[in-house]
Amino acid sequence: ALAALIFDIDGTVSETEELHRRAFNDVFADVGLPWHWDIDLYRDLLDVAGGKERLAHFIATHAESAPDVASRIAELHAAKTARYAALIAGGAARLRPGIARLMRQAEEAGLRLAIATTTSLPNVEALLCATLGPGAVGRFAVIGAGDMVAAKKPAPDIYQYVLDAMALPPGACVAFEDSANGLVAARAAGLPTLVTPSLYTAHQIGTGAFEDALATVSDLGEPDAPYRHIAGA
Ligand code: XBP
Ligand code: MG
Repeated sequence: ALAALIFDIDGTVSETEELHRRAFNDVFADVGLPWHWDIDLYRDLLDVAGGKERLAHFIATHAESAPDVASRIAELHAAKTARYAALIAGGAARLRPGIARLMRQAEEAGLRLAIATTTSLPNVEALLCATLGPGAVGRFAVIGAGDMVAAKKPAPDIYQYVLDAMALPPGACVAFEDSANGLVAARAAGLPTLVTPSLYTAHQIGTGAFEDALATVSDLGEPDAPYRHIAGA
């Protein structure tokens, strides 16, 4: 029987990637680095999951101009996390359609809620608090985030961590994802997965990236704005 719902955060629970991008760019400007990640570049960079890993990849591939910067990834990323948390606390994020309703209805039906994300724990807590209220973190049986596992999505590790912590088999859960990387991670952990493509993953529709999903839908829908099936996703 179904026992738990496991949610990705970025792109699935909320369209947060524009805020991550803005936080990175604000930090680059603050510390005087001559970089600005525009939407097209950031879409490509999102193939590398994890902010620190993304920064390391960018430095390795683009950053001839800033020789000592590779040693400062942790410092830059900490500043980015602080900037992101401030944006979220300022009310910059909304939940995607249907998320609040589904979480509430799942709890009412006796299901557990969990999170499996690549982003850092403080970012998850800030988002849940700002969108679902101060008690929101306590509604989740497990929050698997960031560096709690060695290998980030598309590796299954974070989903495996969450399943182990709940002592549930994957067949007793459904995962919610927005991206190809996320779907690969969830499926590799054996999870049935529903995909709701987001601003930064819409280009993956029609590439076969979501073939392995239970279904691909526009969003989780609200009574006044029902979701749409995305055929051939
Ligand atoms: C989200 C990510 C994250 C965020 C940045 O992937 O890749 O890296 O962009 O978060 P997913 P941090 O939705 O698949 O979890 O900077 O905190 O790593
Ligand atoms: Mg995501």
